[in-house]
Amino acid sequence: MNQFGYPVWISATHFLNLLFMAFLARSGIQILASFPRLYLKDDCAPGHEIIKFTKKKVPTDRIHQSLDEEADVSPWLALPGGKGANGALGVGRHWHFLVLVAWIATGIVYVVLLFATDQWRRLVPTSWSIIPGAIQSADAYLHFHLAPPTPGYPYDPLQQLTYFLVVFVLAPLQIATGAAMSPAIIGRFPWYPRLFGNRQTARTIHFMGLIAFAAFVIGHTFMVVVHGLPREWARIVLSSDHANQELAVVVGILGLLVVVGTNVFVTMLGRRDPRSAQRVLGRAVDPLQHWISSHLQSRQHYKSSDITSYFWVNGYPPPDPVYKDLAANGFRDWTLLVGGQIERELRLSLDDLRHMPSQTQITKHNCIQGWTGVAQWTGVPLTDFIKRCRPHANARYLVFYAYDDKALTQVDSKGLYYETLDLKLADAPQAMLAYEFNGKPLPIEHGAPLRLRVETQLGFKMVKWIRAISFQEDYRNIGLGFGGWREDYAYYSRVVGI
Ligand SMILES: Nc1nc2c(c(=O)[nH]1)N[C@H]1C(S)=C(S)[C@@H](COP(=O)(O)O)O[C@H]1N2
Ligand SMILES: [Mo]
Repeated sequence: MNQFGYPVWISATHFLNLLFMAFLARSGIQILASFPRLYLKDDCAPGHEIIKFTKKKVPTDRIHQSLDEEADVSPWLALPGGKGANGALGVGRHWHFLVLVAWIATGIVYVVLLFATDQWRRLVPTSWSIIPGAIQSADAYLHFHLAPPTPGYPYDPLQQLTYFLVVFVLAPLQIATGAAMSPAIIGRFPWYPRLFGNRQTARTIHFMGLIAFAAFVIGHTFMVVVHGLPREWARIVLSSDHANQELAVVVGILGLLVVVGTNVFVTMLGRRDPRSAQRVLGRAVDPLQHWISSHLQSRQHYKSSDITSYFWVNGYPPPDPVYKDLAANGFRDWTLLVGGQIERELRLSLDDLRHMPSQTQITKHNCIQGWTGVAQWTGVPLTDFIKRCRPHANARYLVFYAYDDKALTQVDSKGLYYETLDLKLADAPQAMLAYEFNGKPLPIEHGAPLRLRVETQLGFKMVKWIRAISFQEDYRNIGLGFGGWREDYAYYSRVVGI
Protein backbone atom coordinates (compact mmCIF):
# COMPACT_ATOMS: atom_id res chain seq x y z
CA MET A 1 0.00 0.00 0.00
CA ASN A 2 2.58 2.53 1.08
CA GLN A 3 5.92 2.69 2.71
CA PHE A 4 5.13 4.06 6.16
CA GLY A 5 1.53 3.22 6.81
CA TYR A 6 0.76 0.80 9.60
CA PRO A 7 -1.16 -2.45 9.30
CA VAL A 8 -4.69 -2.28 10.68
CA TRP A 9 -3.76 -4.48 13.65
CA ILE A 10 -1.23 -1.89 14.78
CA SER A 11 -3.86 0.84 14.68
CA ALA A 12 -6.28 -1.41 16.58
CA THR A 13 -3.83 -2.49 19.31
CA HIS A 14 -2.57 1.11 19.58
CA PHE A 15 -6.12 2.26 20.29
CA LEU A 16 -6.86 -0.53 22.79
CA ASN A 17 -3.58 0.17 24.51
CA LEU A 18 -4.52 3.81 24.97
CA LEU A 19 -7.93 2.84 26.32
CA PHE A 20 -6.61 0.24 28.76
CA MET A 21 -3.69 2.32 29.97
CA ALA A 22 -6.06 5.14 30.86
CA PHE A 23 -8.03 2.70 33.03
CA LEU A 24 -4.90 1.17 34.54
CA ALA A 25 -3.38 4.54 35.39
CA ARG A 26 -6.54 5.93 36.95
CA SER A 27 -7.36 2.82 38.99
CA GLY A 28 -3.68 2.61 39.98
CA ILE A 29 -3.83 6.15 41.34
CA GLN A 30 -6.88 5.10 43.36
CA ILE A 31 -4.97 2.18 44.87
CA LEU A 32 -1.98 4.40 45.65
CA ALA A 33 -4.25 6.96 47.32
CA SER A 34 -5.31 4.39 49.91
CA PHE A 35 -1.78 4.60 51.33
CA PRO A 36 -0.13 7.61 49.72
CA ARG A 37 3.38 6.93 50.98
CA LEU A 38 6.23 5.27 49.07
CA TYR A 39 9.12 3.45 50.70
CA LEU A 40 12.38 1.67 49.97
CA LYS A 41 12.07 -0.65 52.99
CA ASP A 42 9.39 -3.10 54.04
CA ASP A 43 8.83 -1.52 57.46
CA CYS A 44 6.98 1.50 56.02
CA ALA A 45 7.82 3.60 59.06
CA PRO A 46 6.23 7.06 59.07
CA GLY A 47 8.88 9.68 58.35
CA HIS A 48 10.96 7.28 56.24
CA GLU A 49 9.05 7.73 52.97
CA ILE A 50 10.96 8.59 49.83
CA ILE A 51 7.83 10.20 48.39
CA LYS A 52 4.56 11.01 50.08
CA PHE A 53 1.36 12.52 48.80
CA THR A 54 -0.10 13.42 52.15
CA LYS A 55 0.52 16.07 54.74
CA LYS A 56 -0.98 13.96 57.52
CA LYS A 57 1.21 13.38 60.56
CA VAL A 58 0.97 9.96 62.15
CA PRO A 59 0.13 10.45 65.86
CA THR A 60 2.43 8.60 68.25
CA ASP A 61 0.53 9.16 71.50
CA ARG A 62 -2.35 6.82 70.66
CA ILE A 63 -3.24 3.88 68.42
CA HIS A 64 -3.67 5.08 64.85
CA GLN A 65 -5.05 2.91 62.06
CA SER A 66 -3.67 2.88 58.52
CA LEU A 67 -7.17 3.30 57.09
CA ASP A 68 -7.08 6.87 58.38
CA GLU A 69 -4.21 7.51 55.95
CA GLU A 70 -6.44 7.18 52.91
CA ALA A 71 -6.53 10.24 50.69
CA ASP A 72 -9.71 11.42 49.04
CA VAL A 73 -8.90 11.65 45.30
CA SER A 74 -10.85 13.44 42.65
CA PRO A 75 -12.86 11.28 40.24
CA TRP A 76 -11.29 13.36 37.45
CA LEU A 77 -7.99 11.74 38.31
CA ALA A 78 -8.74 8.38 39.88
CA LEU A 79 -11.07 5.54 38.99
CA PRO A 80 -13.58 5.74 40.65
CA GLY A 81 -12.32 8.60 42.88
CA GLY A 82 -13.25 9.21 46.48
CA LYS A 83 -12.16 7.48 49.64
CA GLY A 84 -11.18 3.85 49.85
CA ALA A 85 -13.34 3.18 52.89
CA ASN A 86 -16.39 4.19 50.85
CA GLY A 87 -15.69 1.55 48.26
CA ALA A 88 -13.24 3.37 46.00
CA LEU A 89 -10.29 1.08 46.76
CA GLY A 90 -12.36 -2.07 46.20
CA VAL A 91 -13.81 -0.79 42.94
CA GLY A 92 -10.44 0.57 41.79
CA ARG A 93 -8.75 -2.78 42.40
CA HIS A 94 -11.47 -4.62 40.49
CA TRP A 95 -10.91 -2.35 37.48
CA HIS A 96 -7.14 -2.55 37.75
CA PHE A 97 -7.13 -6.35 37.56
CA LEU A 98 -9.85 -6.71 34.94
CA VAL A 99 -8.23 -4.23 32.58
CA LEU A 100 -4.81 -5.69 33.29
CA VAL A 101 -5.95 -8.98 31.76
CA ALA A 102 -7.22 -7.17 28.65
CA TRP A 103 -4.03 -5.09 28.43
CA ILE A 104 -1.77 -8.14 28.64
CA ALA A 105 -3.89 -9.93 26.03
CA THR A 106 -3.56 -6.92 23.71
CA GLY A 107 0.18 -6.87 24.33
CA ILE A 108 0.53 -10.55 23.46
CA VAL A 109 -1.45 -10.16 20.22
CA TYR A 110 0.67 -7.13 19.33
CA VAL A 111 4.03 -8.80 19.97
CA VAL A 112 3.02 -12.02 18.19
CA LEU A 113 1.89 -10.10 15.08
CA LEU A 114 4.96 -7.91 15.28
CA PHE A 115 7.21 -10.93 14.84
CA ALA A 116 4.87 -12.82 12.53
CA THR A 117 5.18 -9.91 10.08
CA ASP A 118 8.30 -7.86 9.49
CA GLN A 119 6.96 -4.93 11.52
CA TRP A 120 9.40 -5.81 14.30
CA ARG A 121 12.21 -4.37 12.15
CA ARG A 122 10.83 -0.90 12.75
CA LEU A 123 10.91 -1.37 16.49
CA VAL A 124 13.70 -3.71 17.53
CA PRO A 125 17.17 -2.20 17.07
CA THR A 126 19.48 -4.57 15.26
CA SER A 127 22.66 -2.54 15.61
CA TRP A 128 24.41 -0.71 18.43
CA SER A 129 24.53 2.33 16.15
CA ILE A 130 21.06 3.06 17.51
CA ILE A 131 22.71 4.53 20.61
CA PRO A 132 24.89 7.22 18.98
CA GLY A 133 21.97 7.76 16.60
CA ALA A 134 19.60 8.36 19.48
CA ILE A 135 22.07 10.76 21.10
CA GLN A 136 22.27 12.73 17.86
CA SER A 137 18.47 12.88 17.64
CA ALA A 138 18.24 14.04 21.24
CA ASP A 139 20.81 16.70 20.50
CA ALA A 140 18.76 17.90 17.54
CA TYR A 141 15.56 18.15 19.61
CA LEU A 142 17.42 19.98 22.38
CA HIS A 143 18.40 22.56 19.77
CA PHE A 144 14.79 22.81 18.62
CA HIS A 145 15.40 20.98 15.34
CA LEU A 146 13.58 17.97 14.00
CA ALA A 147 15.80 14.91 13.96
CA PRO A 148 15.77 13.23 10.55
CA PRO A 149 14.23 9.77 10.41
CA THR A 150 16.59 6.84 9.96
CA PRO A 151 16.72 6.11 6.21
CA GLY A 152 14.03 3.55 5.39
CA TYR A 153 12.32 4.07 8.76
CA PRO A 154 9.28 6.12 9.72
CA TYR A 155 11.07 7.69 12.67
CA ASP A 156 14.42 8.73 14.07
CA PRO A 157 16.71 6.53 16.23
CA LEU A 158 15.64 8.20 19.48
CA GLN A 159 11.99 7.46 18.76
CA GLN A 160 12.73 3.89 17.78
CA LEU A 161 14.80 3.27 20.89
CA THR A 162 12.12 4.81 23.11
CA TYR A 163 9.32 2.74 21.56
CA PHE A 164 11.42 -0.37 21.92
CA LEU A 165 12.14 0.33 25.59
CA VAL A 166 8.50 1.11 26.35
CA VAL A 167 7.22 -2.10 24.77
CA PHE A 168 9.96 -4.51 25.79
CA VAL A 169 11.24 -3.07 29.08
CA LEU A 170 8.75 -0.70 30.70
CA ALA A 171 5.57 -2.72 30.11
CA PRO A 172 7.07 -6.04 31.32
CA LEU A 173 8.60 -4.24 34.31
CA GLN A 174 5.17 -2.92 35.32
CA ILE A 175 3.74 -6.44 35.17
CA ALA A 176 6.70 -7.92 37.07
CA THR A 177 6.64 -5.30 39.84
CA GLY A 178 2.86 -5.64 40.06
CA ALA A 179 3.23 -9.37 40.69
CA ALA A 180 5.83 -8.61 43.37
CA MET A 181 3.05 -7.06 45.48
CA SER A 182 0.84 -10.16 45.56
CA PRO A 183 0.83 -11.82 49.01
CA ALA A 184 0.32 -15.31 47.52
CA ILE A 185 3.18 -14.93 45.04
CA ILE A 186 5.66 -13.48 47.51
CA GLY A 187 4.47 -15.90 50.20
CA ARG A 188 5.29 -18.85 47.95
CA PHE A 189 8.40 -17.25 46.38
CA PRO A 190 9.89 -14.92 49.00
CA TRP A 191 12.95 -14.40 46.76
CA TYR A 192 10.87 -12.85 43.99
CA PRO A 193 10.40 -9.30 45.34
CA ARG A 194 14.15 -9.25 46.10
CA LEU A 195 14.74 -9.04 42.33
CA PHE A 196 13.56 -5.46 42.71
CA GLY A 197 15.05 -4.89 46.16
CA ASN A 198 12.05 -5.74 48.30
CA ARG A 199 8.27 -5.55 48.20
CA GLN A 200 8.19 -1.80 48.90
CA THR A 201 10.83 -0.96 46.28
CA ALA A 202 8.72 -3.01 43.83
CA ARG A 203 5.73 -0.81 44.75
CA THR A 204 7.83 2.34 44.36
CA ILE A 205 9.20 1.17 40.98
CA HIS A 206 5.62 0.36 39.92
CA PHE A 207 4.73 3.98 40.64
CA MET A 208 7.84 5.26 38.79
CA GLY A 209 6.66 3.11 35.87
CA LEU A 210 3.40 5.04 35.86
CA ILE A 211 5.36 8.30 35.76
CA ALA A 212 7.52 6.94 32.93
CA PHE A 213 4.42 5.95 30.96
CA ALA A 214 2.90 9.39 31.52
CA ALA A 215 6.13 11.08 30.39
CA PHE A 216 6.19 8.83 27.34
CA VAL A 217 2.60 9.66 26.39
CA ILE A 218 3.37 13.38 26.62
CA GLY A 219 6.61 13.05 24.62
CA HIS A 220 5.03 10.75 22.06
CA THR A 221 2.08 13.09 21.49
CA PHE A 222 4.48 16.02 21.19
CA MET A 223 6.51 14.14 18.54
CA VAL A 224 3.40 13.41 16.52
CA VAL A 225 2.53 17.10 16.61
CA VAL A 226 5.96 18.41 15.64
CA HIS A 227 6.44 15.82 12.91
CA GLY A 228 3.32 16.92 11.08
CA LEU A 229 0.03 16.35 12.78
CA PRO A 230 -2.45 15.49 10.03
CA ARG A 231 -0.16 13.07 8.21
CA GLU A 232 1.14 11.23 11.29
CA TRP A 233 -2.35 11.13 12.71
CA ALA A 234 -3.76 9.64 9.49
CA ARG A 235 -1.01 7.02 9.47
CA ILE A 236 -1.84 5.66 12.88
CA VAL A 237 -5.61 6.13 12.80
CA LEU A 238 -6.35 4.89 9.27
CA SER A 239 -3.26 2.73 8.73
CA SER A 240 -2.25 4.66 5.64
CA ASP A 241 -0.11 7.50 4.38
CA HIS A 242 -2.51 8.49 1.69
CA ALA A 243 -5.68 8.34 3.70
CA ASN A 244 -8.15 11.12 3.61
CA GLN A 245 -6.81 13.34 6.37
CA GLU A 246 -10.18 14.81 7.26
CA LEU A 247 -11.60 11.35 7.71
CA ALA A 248 -8.62 10.47 9.89
CA VAL A 249 -9.25 13.47 12.11
CA VAL A 250 -12.90 12.51 12.52
CA VAL A 251 -12.13 8.84 13.26
CA GLY A 252 -9.35 9.80 15.62
CA ILE A 253 -11.52 12.23 17.56
CA LEU A 254 -14.24 9.60 17.77
CA GLY A 255 -11.65 7.20 19.18
CA LEU A 256 -10.57 9.71 21.82
CA LEU A 257 -14.21 10.32 22.69
CA VAL A 258 -14.64 6.59 23.24
CA VAL A 259 -11.67 6.63 25.65
CA VAL A 260 -13.00 9.64 27.56
CA GLY A 261 -16.62 8.46 27.41
CA THR A 262 -15.96 4.97 28.77
CA ASN A 263 -13.83 6.46 31.53
CA VAL A 264 -16.58 8.88 32.54
CA PHE A 265 -19.18 6.13 32.33
CA VAL A 266 -17.43 3.55 34.51
CA THR A 267 -16.34 6.24 36.97
CA MET A 268 -19.94 7.33 37.50
CA LEU A 269 -21.11 3.74 37.68
CA GLY A 270 -18.46 2.85 40.25
CA ARG A 271 -19.41 5.83 42.41
CA ARG A 272 -23.18 5.40 42.19
CA ASP A 273 -23.30 1.67 42.47
CA PRO A 274 -20.09 0.16 43.87
CA ARG A 275 -22.04 -2.99 44.74
CA SER A 276 -22.78 -3.76 41.10
CA ALA A 277 -19.19 -2.98 40.16
CA GLN A 278 -18.03 -5.42 42.86
CA ARG A 279 -20.48 -8.09 41.69
CA VAL A 280 -20.00 -7.83 37.94
CA LEU A 281 -16.26 -7.20 37.89
CA GLY A 282 -15.75 -9.81 40.61
CA ARG A 283 -17.48 -12.42 38.52
CA ALA A 284 -15.04 -11.63 35.72
CA VAL A 285 -11.76 -11.47 37.66
CA ASP A 286 -12.19 -13.52 40.82
CA PRO A 287 -12.04 -16.93 39.09
CA LEU A 288 -8.79 -15.95 37.38
CA GLN A 289 -7.27 -14.57 40.58
CA HIS A 290 -8.37 -17.72 42.38
CA TRP A 291 -6.80 -19.90 39.69
CA ILE A 292 -3.50 -18.03 39.85
CA SER A 293 -3.17 -17.65 43.61
CA SER A 294 -5.18 -20.23 45.55
CA HIS A 295 -2.82 -23.19 45.17
CA LEU A 296 0.25 -21.20 46.24
CA GLN A 297 1.32 -22.07 49.77
CA SER A 298 3.33 -19.80 51.98
CA ARG A 299 6.99 -20.73 52.44
CA GLN A 300 8.28 -17.76 54.36
CA HIS A 301 11.21 -18.11 56.70
CA TYR A 302 12.55 -14.68 57.38
CA LYS A 303 15.33 -14.12 59.86
CA SER A 304 14.89 -12.34 63.20
CA SER A 305 16.90 -9.50 61.74
CA ASP A 306 14.20 -9.08 59.04
CA ILE A 307 11.56 -8.21 61.65
CA THR A 308 10.50 -4.65 60.98
CA SER A 309 10.79 -2.00 63.64
CA TYR A 310 7.43 -0.58 62.62
CA PHE A 311 4.14 -2.42 62.06
CA TRP A 312 1.05 -0.40 61.20
CA VAL A 313 -2.23 -1.11 62.93
CA ASN A 314 -5.49 -1.43 61.03
CA GLY A 315 -8.80 -1.54 62.84
CA TYR A 316 -9.25 0.07 66.28
CA PRO A 317 -9.49 -2.24 69.29
CA PRO A 318 -12.94 -3.05 70.65
CA PRO A 319 -13.86 -0.25 73.09
CA ASP A 320 -16.77 -2.04 74.79
CA PRO A 321 -16.72 -3.04 78.49
CA VAL A 322 -16.99 -6.78 77.78
CA TYR A 323 -13.73 -6.81 75.88
CA LYS A 324 -12.06 -4.34 78.23
CA ASP A 325 -12.89 -6.52 81.24
CA LEU A 326 -11.45 -9.57 79.50
CA ALA A 327 -8.28 -7.63 78.70
CA ALA A 328 -7.97 -6.26 82.24
CA ASN A 329 -7.95 -9.83 83.51
CA GLY A 330 -5.25 -10.99 81.07
CA PHE A 331 -7.91 -12.83 79.04
CA ARG A 332 -8.20 -15.57 81.68
CA ASP A 333 -12.01 -15.44 81.31
CA TRP A 334 -11.93 -15.35 77.53
CA THR A 335 -13.27 -18.41 75.74
CA LEU A 336 -13.22 -19.18 72.07
CA LEU A 337 -16.54 -20.58 70.91
CA VAL A 338 -16.27 -23.05 68.04
CA GLY A 339 -19.42 -24.26 66.32
CA GLY A 340 -21.24 -24.81 63.07
CA GLN A 341 -20.76 -27.92 60.97
CA ILE A 342 -18.66 -29.86 63.49
CA GLU A 343 -19.13 -32.96 65.61
CA ARG A 344 -19.81 -30.99 68.81
CA GLU A 345 -19.37 -27.40 69.94
CA LEU A 346 -16.12 -26.48 71.64
CA ARG A 347 -15.20 -23.84 74.20
CA LEU A 348 -11.48 -23.27 74.37
CA SER A 349 -9.58 -21.09 76.81
CA LEU A 350 -6.32 -19.38 75.97
CA ASP A 351 -4.56 -22.08 78.03
CA ASP A 352 -6.27 -24.83 76.02
CA LEU A 353 -4.92 -23.22 72.86
CA ARG A 354 -1.45 -22.82 74.35
CA HIS A 355 -1.42 -26.54 75.13
CA MET A 356 -2.18 -27.48 71.54
CA PRO A 357 0.68 -28.02 69.03
CA SER A 358 2.32 -24.68 68.33
CA GLN A 359 4.20 -23.13 65.45
CA THR A 360 6.38 -20.05 65.14
CA GLN A 361 6.96 -18.20 61.89
CA ILE A 362 8.47 -14.94 60.69
CA THR A 363 6.37 -13.67 57.81
CA LYS A 364 5.47 -10.56 55.84
CA HIS A 365 2.09 -8.93 56.29
CA ASN A 366 0.59 -7.22 53.22
CA CYS A 367 -2.28 -4.81 53.76
CA ILE A 368 -4.56 -4.16 50.79
CA GLN A 369 -3.67 -0.49 51.11
CA GLY A 370 -0.05 -1.23 50.24
CA TRP A 371 1.96 -1.24 53.48
CA THR A 372 3.93 -4.20 54.76
CA GLY A 373 5.54 -5.34 57.98
CA VAL A 374 7.53 -8.40 59.02
CA ALA A 375 6.84 -10.02 62.39
CA GLN A 376 7.23 -13.28 64.26
CA TRP A 377 3.99 -15.02 65.09
CA THR A 378 3.38 -17.99 67.39
CA GLY A 379 0.14 -19.92 67.60
CA VAL A 380 -1.84 -23.04 66.80
CA PRO A 381 -1.55 -24.24 63.19
CA LEU A 382 -5.04 -24.16 61.69
CA THR A 383 -4.50 -27.68 60.36
CA ASP A 384 -4.27 -29.01 63.93
CA PHE A 385 -7.15 -26.84 65.05
CA ILE A 386 -9.39 -28.09 62.23
CA LYS A 387 -8.53 -31.71 63.00
CA ARG A 388 -9.48 -31.20 66.63
CA CYS A 389 -12.86 -29.71 65.60
CA ARG A 390 -13.84 -32.74 63.47
CA PRO A 391 -15.77 -30.81 60.83
CA HIS A 392 -18.57 -32.43 58.85
CA ALA A 393 -17.80 -33.28 55.24
CA ASN A 394 -20.01 -30.44 53.98
CA ALA A 395 -18.06 -27.70 55.82
CA ARG A 396 -16.29 -25.51 53.26
CA TYR A 397 -15.64 -22.22 55.02
CA LEU A 398 -14.38 -20.99 58.35
CA VAL A 399 -16.05 -17.89 59.73
CA PHE A 400 -14.06 -15.79 62.21
CA TYR A 401 -16.12 -13.46 64.40
CA ALA A 402 -14.40 -10.58 66.17
CA TYR A 403 -15.15 -8.36 69.16
CA ASP A 404 -14.89 -5.01 67.39
CA ASP A 405 -18.16 -3.39 66.42
CA LYS A 406 -17.38 -0.91 63.65
CA ALA A 407 -20.25 1.28 64.83
CA LEU A 408 -18.08 2.03 67.89
CA THR A 409 -14.63 2.20 66.29
CA GLN A 410 -15.02 3.87 62.91
CA VAL A 411 -17.05 6.83 61.69
CA ASP A 412 -19.96 6.06 59.35
CA SER A 413 -19.54 2.34 59.90
CA LYS A 414 -21.54 -0.45 61.42
CA GLY A 415 -21.46 -4.16 62.13
CA LEU A 416 -19.27 -6.61 64.00
CA TYR A 417 -16.10 -7.44 62.12
CA TYR A 418 -15.94 -10.91 60.64
CA GLU A 419 -14.26 -12.65 57.72
CA THR A 420 -14.73 -16.01 56.05
CA LEU A 421 -11.93 -18.22 54.78
CA ASP A 422 -12.05 -21.12 52.35
CA LEU A 423 -11.10 -24.28 54.27
CA LYS A 424 -8.56 -25.06 51.56
CA LEU A 425 -6.69 -21.84 52.39
CA ALA A 426 -7.08 -22.50 56.12
CA ASP A 427 -5.80 -26.08 55.96
CA ALA A 428 -2.39 -24.93 54.77
CA PRO A 429 1.09 -24.38 56.16
CA GLN A 430 1.60 -21.04 57.93
CA ALA A 431 -2.13 -20.54 58.49
CA MET A 432 -2.57 -20.19 62.24
CA LEU A 433 -4.40 -18.82 65.22
CA ALA A 434 -1.72 -16.59 66.68
CA TYR A 435 -1.42 -15.63 70.36
CA GLU A 436 2.13 -14.25 70.30
CA PHE A 437 3.67 -11.37 68.39
CA ASN A 438 7.47 -11.04 68.28
CA GLY A 439 7.87 -13.41 71.22
CA LYS A 440 5.37 -11.66 73.54
CA PRO A 441 1.66 -12.15 74.17
CA LEU A 442 -0.28 -10.55 71.34
CA PRO A 443 -0.66 -6.81 72.10
CA ILE A 444 -4.18 -5.35 72.15
CA GLU A 445 -3.70 -3.35 68.95
CA HIS A 446 -2.58 -6.42 67.00
CA GLY A 447 -5.52 -8.56 68.08
CA ALA A 448 -5.22 -9.88 71.66
CA PRO A 449 -5.86 -12.52 72.73
CA LEU A 450 -6.12 -14.36 69.40
CA ARG A 451 -5.90 -13.44 65.72
CA LEU A 452 -5.78 -15.20 62.43
CA ARG A 453 -2.69 -15.43 60.20
CA VAL A 454 -3.00 -16.67 56.60
CA GLU A 455 0.26 -15.70 54.99
CA THR A 456 -0.91 -15.91 51.37
CA GLN A 457 -3.78 -13.45 51.76
CA LEU A 458 -4.14 -9.70 52.18
CA GLY A 459 -4.22 -8.38 55.73
CA PHE A 460 -7.95 -7.73 56.09
CA LYS A 461 -8.63 -11.49 56.06
CA MET A 462 -6.61 -11.91 59.27
CA VAL A 463 -9.26 -11.25 61.86
CA LYS A 464 -8.06 -9.81 65.18
CA TRP A 465 -9.78 -10.05 68.59
CA ILE A 466 -11.41 -13.37 67.71
CA ARG A 467 -14.55 -14.22 69.68
CA ALA A 468 -15.88 -17.29 67.85
CA ILE A 469 -15.17 -19.53 64.89
CA SER A 470 -17.81 -21.35 62.90
CA PHE A 471 -17.57 -24.02 60.20
CA GLN A 472 -20.04 -23.31 57.41
CA GLU A 473 -21.16 -24.73 54.10
CA ASP A 474 -21.51 -21.34 52.42
CA TYR A 475 -20.38 -17.78 53.07
CA ARG A 476 -23.31 -16.21 51.25
CA ASN A 477 -25.75 -16.41 54.13
CA ILE A 478 -23.37 -14.68 56.56
CA GLY A 479 -23.37 -10.91 57.08
CA LEU A 480 -24.36 -9.21 53.84
CA GLY A 481 -23.16 -12.29 52.01
CA PHE A 482 -20.00 -11.12 50.25
CA GLY A 483 -17.52 -13.07 52.33
CA GLY A 484 -16.53 -10.72 55.13
CA TRP A 485 -16.99 -7.32 56.73
CA ARG A 486 -14.67 -5.53 54.30
CA GLU A 487 -16.27 -7.28 51.31
CA ASP A 488 -19.70 -6.31 52.65
CA TYR A 489 -18.99 -2.67 53.48
CA ALA A 490 -15.87 -1.68 51.52
CA TYR A 491 -16.61 -3.72 48.36
CA TYR A 492 -13.30 -5.60 48.48
CA SER A 493 -13.02 -8.87 46.61
CA ARG A 494 -13.26 -12.11 48.56
CA VAL A 495 -10.38 -13.54 46.53
CA VAL A 496 -7.29 -11.72 47.73
CA GLY A 497 -4.14 -13.68 46.99
CA ILE A 498 -3.20 -10.76 44.73
N1 LIG B 1 -11.33 -7.63 64.07
C1 LIG B 1 -10.63 -6.99 63.12
N2 LIG B 1 -9.63 -7.63 62.51
C2 LIG B 1 -8.91 -7.02 61.55
C3 LIG B 1 -9.20 -5.69 61.13
C4 LIG B 1 -10.27 -5.04 61.80
O1 LIG B 1 -10.59 -3.88 61.49
N3 LIG B 1 -10.95 -5.71 62.78
N4 LIG B 1 -8.44 -5.11 60.14
C5 LIG B 1 -7.74 -6.00 59.21
C6 LIG B 1 -6.78 -5.33 58.36
S1 LIG B 1 -7.38 -4.39 57.08
C7 LIG B 1 -5.42 -5.53 58.47
S2 LIG B 1 -4.32 -4.89 57.36
C8 LIG B 1 -4.88 -6.27 59.62
C9 LIG B 1 -3.91 -5.39 60.36
O2 LIG B 1 -3.32 -6.08 61.39
P1 LIG B 1 -2.46 -5.26 62.45
O3 LIG B 1 -3.33 -4.17 62.99
O4 LIG B 1 -2.03 -6.24 63.48
O5 LIG B 1 -1.30 -4.69 61.70
O6 LIG B 1 -5.89 -6.70 60.52
C10 LIG B 1 -7.06 -7.15 59.93
N5 LIG B 1 -7.89 -7.70 60.96
MO1 LIG C 1 -5.63 -3.91 55.60
